[in-house]
Amino acid sequence: MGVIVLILYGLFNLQRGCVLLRDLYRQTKAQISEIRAAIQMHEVEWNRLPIPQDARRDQDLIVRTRDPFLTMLIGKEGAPSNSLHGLKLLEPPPAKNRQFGLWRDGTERVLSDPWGEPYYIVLDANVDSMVANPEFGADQSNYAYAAKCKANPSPATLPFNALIYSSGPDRDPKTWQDNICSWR
Ligand SMILES: [Ca+2]
Ligand SMILES: [Ca+2]
Repeated sequence: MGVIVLILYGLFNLQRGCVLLRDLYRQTKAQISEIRAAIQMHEVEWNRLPIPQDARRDQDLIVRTRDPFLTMLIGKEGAPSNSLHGLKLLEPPPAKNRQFGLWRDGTERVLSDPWGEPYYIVLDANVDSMVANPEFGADQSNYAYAAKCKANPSPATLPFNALIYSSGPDRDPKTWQDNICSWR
């Protein structure tokens, strides 16, 4: 009897874990959409992508959702909200335990995914309307992921001016089976 209860309890917890993970994926996808919308709004408002003035323009730019990049989306601290520098294109919630929201790391503000990692962003800094696909040539040691890639290979470039992705529950950007992406 005790064994059956334990098994049932284990199954219940497993199912609960799957539901929680599915919810987190959905919420992460929603946050990625908000970041994407903020980047597009920046382009409309300022007529350029949120790229630091001193960044190279002969190649695309990879940034994380932390300052100084983040300021261009969430507004400069202390600047009036009706001024251009105070413009809040993105208003993320405060993080809990440095996860899923905004927190302060020394002098920098950071926007983390539910697993505590800032998002990765690729920006079309050289303005050719495409970016290299960070997933191209990805590690295939995960069997299920390798099978998925075989059926639907990743192209080398993507026709977007911005890509956003989370490194997923394993917090490793190089393992793509759990990464959550704006383009797929
Ligand atoms: Ca480009
Ligand atoms: Ca990963």
